[in-house]
Amino acid sequence: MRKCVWIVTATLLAAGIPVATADGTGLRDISVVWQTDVPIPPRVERFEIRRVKLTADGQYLIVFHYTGDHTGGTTNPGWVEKLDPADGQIVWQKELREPGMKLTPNGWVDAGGNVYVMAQWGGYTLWKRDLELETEIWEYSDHSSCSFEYVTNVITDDLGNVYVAAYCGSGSGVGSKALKLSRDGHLVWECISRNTGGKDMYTEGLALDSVGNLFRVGADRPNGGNGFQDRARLTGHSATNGEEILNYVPPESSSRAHGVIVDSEGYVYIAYSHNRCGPDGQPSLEERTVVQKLEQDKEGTVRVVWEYAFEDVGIFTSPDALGWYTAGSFYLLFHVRLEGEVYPGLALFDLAGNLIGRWRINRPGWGFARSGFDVDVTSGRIYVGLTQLPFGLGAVNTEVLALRPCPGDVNGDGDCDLNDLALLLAVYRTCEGDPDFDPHADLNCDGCVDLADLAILLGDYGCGVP
Ligand SMILES: [Ca+2]
Ligand SMILES: [Ca+2]
Ligand SMILES: [Ca+2]
Repeated sequence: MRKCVWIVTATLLAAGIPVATADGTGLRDISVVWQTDVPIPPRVERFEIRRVKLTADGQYLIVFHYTGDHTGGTTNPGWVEKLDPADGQIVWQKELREPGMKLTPNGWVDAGGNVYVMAQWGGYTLWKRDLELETEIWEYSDHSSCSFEYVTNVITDDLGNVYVAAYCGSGSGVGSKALKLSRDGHLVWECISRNTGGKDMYTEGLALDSVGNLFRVGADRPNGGNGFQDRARLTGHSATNGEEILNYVPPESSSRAHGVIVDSEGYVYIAYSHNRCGPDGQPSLEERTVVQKLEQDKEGTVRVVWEYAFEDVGIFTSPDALGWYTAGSFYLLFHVRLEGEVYPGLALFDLAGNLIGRWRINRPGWGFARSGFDVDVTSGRIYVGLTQLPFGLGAVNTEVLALRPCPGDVNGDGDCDLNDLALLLAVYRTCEGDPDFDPHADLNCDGCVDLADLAILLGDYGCGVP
């Protein structure tokens, strides 16, 4: 069994060098650059981060909250924050209040610095505003094609086209809906995926390929609230008319998907979790995260190119989001239950399915991070929005963190330098069980310190060094 067990060595302690944690979880602690508590506004009883988005110029972080107002009034305002990514200072926190506004599930910032906010009450409305939220550019309201709708996510492409995912209630049950709006807010296409038998379908993750096809992941929920019946699903929509061009359901029953990205060659990557079978053959509370790279052949068959399953990181892991780091590597944000607490975690992969590193964000009880991260490729920083568990019960706290993972950091001092290289070379070509084996140097957690680990270290050399 593969394991990264972090053993604190006497040598390192004697040298006064901080070392990776000895938590036995296979996850190294990540370097936190700054951490900001986002204050809960008055009257708000539910306050979860749904998106942390860096503006295209890298000047600001815009944070979108899913909110609930316990005053029982007809309006539940939304809340948006603007932060300085240099130090995490909150520039402003603004209330969005429109007549009849209920629930604000998500938001987005496009390449031109326009902000998209959404709210719903039976149908839903999407607003495009300026970065300060002062000027409304357009408003799109959708109350037409379904008897009730519940908007869940929004993204844009480089041209400013807008893509929306929503629930869709209709006479023949509950389905899901994807639609595309032009940059000036006019409907280009919409596609409703209906489920029969009163099924429920939700969409969490959205991604676009290089030609504008839309991909979304979520789950079919044939039994509503019974999570064991969920079935993860990936759906692809044609750029031109929204027609379904891809449909994929992972083999495991009792599953749900939360992350999707597409690379420049059109390969689709998804992250889902599934409940393992218990001794009675029924799904158990043990949940395993799987990352898959998928391709579709000319006949439309979807094939798994590779798969990485979290076998050795606790008995419960669940994905939150996938996002690009460089053109050749991507992050998975997930949460993991360790010794009774839920922690957020981060893993870095290359496109061939190799694990480059995986970390625990040492914030016990702050595991929930749906859609909540963005990456600054220039600085290598990751901005994550975390929500304190348990969620949905009274006030919920949120905070934003800037992280700087260094995959080649053997000694855990937050950088990758000559000390790390020397430590790795000292135990080069050792494996688990060898007297000299040091799990700190086994960067990809495969049980041996070899060329793959050296390549990770050299590729990361200089990370975190001022
Ligand atoms: Ca180091
Ligand atoms: Ca160092
Ligand atoms: Ca290794």
